Amino acid sequence: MSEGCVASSEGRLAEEFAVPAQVEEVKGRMAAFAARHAGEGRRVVLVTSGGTKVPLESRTVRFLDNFSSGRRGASSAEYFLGAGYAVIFLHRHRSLYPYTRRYAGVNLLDALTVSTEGETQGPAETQGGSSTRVLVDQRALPDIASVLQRYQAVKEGGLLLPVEFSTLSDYLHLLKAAAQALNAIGSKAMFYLAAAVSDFYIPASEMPEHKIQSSNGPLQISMKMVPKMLSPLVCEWSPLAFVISFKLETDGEILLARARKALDTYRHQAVVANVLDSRRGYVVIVTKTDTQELRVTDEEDRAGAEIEQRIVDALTSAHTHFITQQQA
Ligand code: PAZ
Repeated sequence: MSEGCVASSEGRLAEEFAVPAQVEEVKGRMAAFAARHAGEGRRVVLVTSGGTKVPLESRTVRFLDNFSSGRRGASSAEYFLGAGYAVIFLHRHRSLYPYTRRYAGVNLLDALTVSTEGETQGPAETQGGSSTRVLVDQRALPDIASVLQRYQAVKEGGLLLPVEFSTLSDYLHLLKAAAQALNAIGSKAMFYLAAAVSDFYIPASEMPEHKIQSSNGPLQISMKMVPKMLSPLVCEWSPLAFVISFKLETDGEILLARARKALDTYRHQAVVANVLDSRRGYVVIVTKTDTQELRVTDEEDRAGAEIEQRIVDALTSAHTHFITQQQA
């Protein structure tokens, strides 16, 4: 274990969190993806995104969830791809996804019309059969042609590896698998841990098997603390990587102190600190030596600017510096 590492609670992961069925196969795919891209001179970032689901019953009817939409992770993944990174996108099932995120909530059937033969002058169209074409209403799907082109280029280049999770257990095991898979590429790996991961859970041994009965009266639950995965990630699984965690608070007064405490505890490279209500327009990147505020004003927001572009720009430069230092 590296100097300065706190004792890891990794053992609890195996004992208390059910291992998802495909984890070894997914780990193999992540390792092959990282090796191929690093071999071609590309850096690889693991972006985590969305919230975790925490079951209250083992035959789960009810679960705890959180607010995270996955927008931060999905838009950041796009900017990393734009900056030349290959991206492993570890995301919550059905949370926002790179490229399609712009059209979440659009009813596709309202955005498309069927045209009969002869009416083929639509702005974008796809052959639907010998005598019908589907026309796209670009007001409903703005920029669809350029977004589709970028998405297809990423797909053809095999630059995006999506991996899904739903429950907290899935997330924890897949994060470990990803960290071990990326270890082989050393400092070329970045971890961008934007997912909103539950701090609390009910261990399998204490969880009722069947649906909790309301006839038993009001429900009282006691939850345990989720082991902090940042510690084994930084100390054991991927010790040479460039690691960024996120810190969310609702009280801006405690934000920076909490971010600095996380840096002191885990000794990774940076914390991106944000407050729930202002997270789209303001974040602070906290490192051991620096505090950098990033903003997107309302006017910039209306013009289409996104704070994730600024976060990714700052962190890709810092990653370059980090790699150079490691090589010196
Ligand atoms: O997913 P989203 O775009 O709605 O929100 C992003 C976020 C607030 C989950 C992310 O920026 C973040 O802070 N993640 C870490 C949360 C935490 O402290 O656990």
